[in-house]
Amino acid sequence: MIPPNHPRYRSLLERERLVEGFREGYVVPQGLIAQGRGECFDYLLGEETQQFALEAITAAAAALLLAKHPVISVNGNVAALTPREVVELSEAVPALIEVNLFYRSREREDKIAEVLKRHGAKSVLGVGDDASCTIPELFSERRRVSCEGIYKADVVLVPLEDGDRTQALRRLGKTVIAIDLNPLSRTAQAASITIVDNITRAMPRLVDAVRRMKNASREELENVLKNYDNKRVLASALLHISKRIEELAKNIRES
Ligand code: PTJ
Repeated sequence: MIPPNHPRYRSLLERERLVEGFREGYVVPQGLIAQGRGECFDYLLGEETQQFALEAITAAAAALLLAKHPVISVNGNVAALTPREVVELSEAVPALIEVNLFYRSREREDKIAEVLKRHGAKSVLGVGDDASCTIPELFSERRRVSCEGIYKADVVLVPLEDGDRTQALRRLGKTVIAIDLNPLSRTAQAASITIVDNITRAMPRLVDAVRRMKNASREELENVLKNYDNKRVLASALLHISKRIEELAKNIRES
């Protein structure tokens, strides 16, 4: 039991959720390592949603609302950390939900679909034979996708992704929205819109942004995207980390 006044309460709770997912068999051990890598960047970012992430969230909401065929891709870590928000987002947009795994197994697909359904999902693509289309030039198990989902999608939200697939999806002409705490990851660099934030903070904000912008005109949404520059957003994230480290060093020197 983690005491709520523990200074790292939130972060420890997230770890517990992943460990629980691991024990239930739908989070892979590599997912625990990925979370640790993310935590390190979250520490450097200040463990708060920053302005550059809010800007990317607004652009992501606009892209999802403008999409003809938007899909939310879910892996083990996403199912453990934000299952409710995935379902809320899929209803608010509306968008399809697809299980897509790097370390694919039928058992994990079933378990992740079950977690999502427990949180209200009516339908989950990408399970078993449904993942019968292939993304060309991709060699991980992520290449197998649903013909009705990611294969057909024009906009794909890929929280916690690996770089190869982001690049492959971009080559197919899709708009890729990534959520990644590491602004230097290949995913962050290759995505069309990169939300540099923890998915546990970014997903609820993305749901709110979609609900808030739902009645905006097409022209307004298109303007949001026209004025969005992912390179500038990634550069802001790096400058934020660098400034923060300088301030922390100054505080230590003067303490
Ligand atoms: O469930 P599977 O089989 O699809 O596998 C999922 C993992 C996450 C193991 C797989 O996609 C993987 O190996 O991912 P990577 O290449 O380790 O990339 C994960 C990225 O997510 C890294 O850049 C981390 O910094 C970032 N990350 C980790 N935890 C979070 C995060 N970003 C946002 N929020 C987090 N909580």
